[in-house]
Amino acid sequence: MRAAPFTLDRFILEEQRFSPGSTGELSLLLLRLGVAAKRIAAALAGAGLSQSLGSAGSSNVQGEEQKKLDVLANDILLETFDYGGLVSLAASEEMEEPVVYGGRLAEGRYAVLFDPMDGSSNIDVNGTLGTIFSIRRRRDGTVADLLRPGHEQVAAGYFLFGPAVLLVYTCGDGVHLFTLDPAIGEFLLTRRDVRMPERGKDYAVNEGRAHSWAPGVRAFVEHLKQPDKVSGRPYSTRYSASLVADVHRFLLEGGIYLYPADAAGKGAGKLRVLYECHPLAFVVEHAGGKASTGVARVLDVAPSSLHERMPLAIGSRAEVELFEKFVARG
Ligand code: AFP
Repeated sequence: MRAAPFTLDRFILEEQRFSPGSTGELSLLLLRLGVAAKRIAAALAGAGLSQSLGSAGSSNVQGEEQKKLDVLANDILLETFDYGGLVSLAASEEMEEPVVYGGRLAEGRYAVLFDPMDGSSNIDVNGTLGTIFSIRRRRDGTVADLLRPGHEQVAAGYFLFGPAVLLVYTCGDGVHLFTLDPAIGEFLLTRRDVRMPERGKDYAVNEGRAHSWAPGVRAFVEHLKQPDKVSGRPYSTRYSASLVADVHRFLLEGGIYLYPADAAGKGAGKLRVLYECHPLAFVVEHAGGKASTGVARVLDVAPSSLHERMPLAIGSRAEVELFEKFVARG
């Protein structure tokens, strides 16, 4: 008999057997996310043919232009959690307020946060995109449930829409990578327990914004560019305009992604704590990497509002620690 393919549902069912007391609800939620990602992938693949590229003519709560596909991906994810009673709250970068499922009687055990379409500037040029998700336990069913430190996440991960559609996630016990097999429409396990290299040779940052960085950040990036055979410098720049794509590269090959604070350290940077920084930090830490604001561990930060931003340095432990030293020196 041939070995059955290691599908996402098989993996989740087998893992669940090792979690005593598990109700299976988190497993169902992860499987539902897989279905949503297949729908988003289908929408992306057909977007150029179905006139769904371009602007939606609206902006999100941060005042950023929304693309039609930002809105569509957001709707797909909201529909996904709308039944089954698994989720009581869903919050997203694209919505000012969270959606409360089941009104005041909401009882789903989980709250879900997501960036439905990360790297939206890549949509119209057929570049790599991602969907980032974070799953938290429901506490009292209000927004306060979401304004908590990142280390309280129950699970987090992302879908990467590139030449292949990938799922990378962790429930806190290893980071696992799946690839969508388009022939059978299933995510298949491709790497169990991914470990991030201790150091890399690449960095990703939008250097067009260097004028607004603090001196320590500028000195760090300059340092990476100075040749030094022993420490493997100069590093190469790898910036894709999609955080998911860059972090995924570094998860597999090592390196550092930066989106520093602007206004010489006074601003908060661009990336959102809850939809981008917390979930990716959870994945990267569980793979042996590190995520820092420059002065604090990302997962220890509790935001005071839903759409708060923070500076982010994420990647291999060696580079992130070096970045922190440069920031401390100022
Ligand atoms: P969206 O989630 O709004 O598409 O933003 C993309 C992003 O947050 C991140 O994925 C990119 O690395 C970064 O912004 C790109 O920002 P710049 O255009 O300022 O380089």
